[in-house]
Amino acid sequence: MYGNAYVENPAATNSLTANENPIKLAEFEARIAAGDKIEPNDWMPAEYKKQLIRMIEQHAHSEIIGALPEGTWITRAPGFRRKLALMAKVQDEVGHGQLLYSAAETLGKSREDMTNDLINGKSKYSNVFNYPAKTWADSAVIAWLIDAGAIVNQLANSKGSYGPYCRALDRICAEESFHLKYGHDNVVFLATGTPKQREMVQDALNRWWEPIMHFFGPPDKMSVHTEVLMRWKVKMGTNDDMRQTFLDMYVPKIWDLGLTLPDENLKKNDETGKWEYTEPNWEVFKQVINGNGPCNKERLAVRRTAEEKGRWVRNAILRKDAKYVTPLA
Ligand code: FAQ
Repeated sequence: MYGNAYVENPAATNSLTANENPIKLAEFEARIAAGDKIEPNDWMPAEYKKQLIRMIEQHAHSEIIGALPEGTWITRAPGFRRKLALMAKVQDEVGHGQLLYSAAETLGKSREDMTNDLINGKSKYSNVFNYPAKTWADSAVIAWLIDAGAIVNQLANSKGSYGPYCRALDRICAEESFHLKYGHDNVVFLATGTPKQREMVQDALNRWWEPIMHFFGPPDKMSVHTEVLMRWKVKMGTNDDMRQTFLDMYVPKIWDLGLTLPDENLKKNDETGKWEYTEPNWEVFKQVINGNGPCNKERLAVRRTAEEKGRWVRNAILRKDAKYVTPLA
């Protein structure tokens, strides 16, 4: 899928801009180099717009679908305080989806089209949300480490070039940092609890490690879009950069809790300053992001049902069906 499309040199990237007005393109790139934000009505290359729609839309879908694995634990959260915190977190994730859909809409794709592309399986969403949250410890690992991964990526990209996306990311990161603290607190509680609780959190960590390694995207040499996205400061680091930053920040914290990671080759090379690890299985990743993960069908079915059951509400709000319009409207 992505291996043979890897864009390795500027000449290849330039083919994506071959039809653009060279003067406008040069002005646009000068603005990007100067650190300007590009706003919706500004001139932009067609490829920039296309890439942004793809990436922001996938991100929005990930937040909405991402609410589902943890959402299954709301009714079973251990204790009222944790239930409240989890409900607030899940609600935040859905809110992030709304912010991101609004950012993508500024580029001309309607929310209806984005939703249809998601439920018809045309648009992707993050690999990690295709796995089940089997125990309460899974929800703790998601809230700590998936949110941590998301922050690494989004904090960097919030310094990027497209104004509406960056502003959405600023707000999202502020909330994600609460999620991370909530998740860390839950993991610490389990890791320092009874042998059974410790076993539960270790087991969850073992199951989530490979999906987390996949989360940052394929290795740079296999990435399709990184080069053009970095050229235009949509992505502010490569997939491998982000993965390294995450490993550097979180592996020591995981080990400090006395937990282990299911990769005996995982270690920091003091000479290069880089983490070395066993390459995760990218064939599994490819299957998962193309609709064949353990929960893909279930996730899309839930989203489809929500879409169908909520249609009358949207119609009423948008006044598409006079029957639902109240006298005050
Ligand atoms: N999952 O050429 P690249 C969150 C696809 S938010 C699925 O390297 P790119 C909050 C990629 O789309 C999580 N697909 O792609 C939360 C492309 O396929 P395409 C989401 C993936 O765009 C926490 C192909 O592989 N975050 O977690 C993934 O340069 C807890 C080739 O890849 C964002 O979306 C993947 N992991 O780099 C919510 C951040 N990786 O489209 C609830 C914004 C790659 O050609 C609970 N996105 N693919 O068919 C990005 O930073 C980038 O899009 C990457 C991928 C880094 C994800």
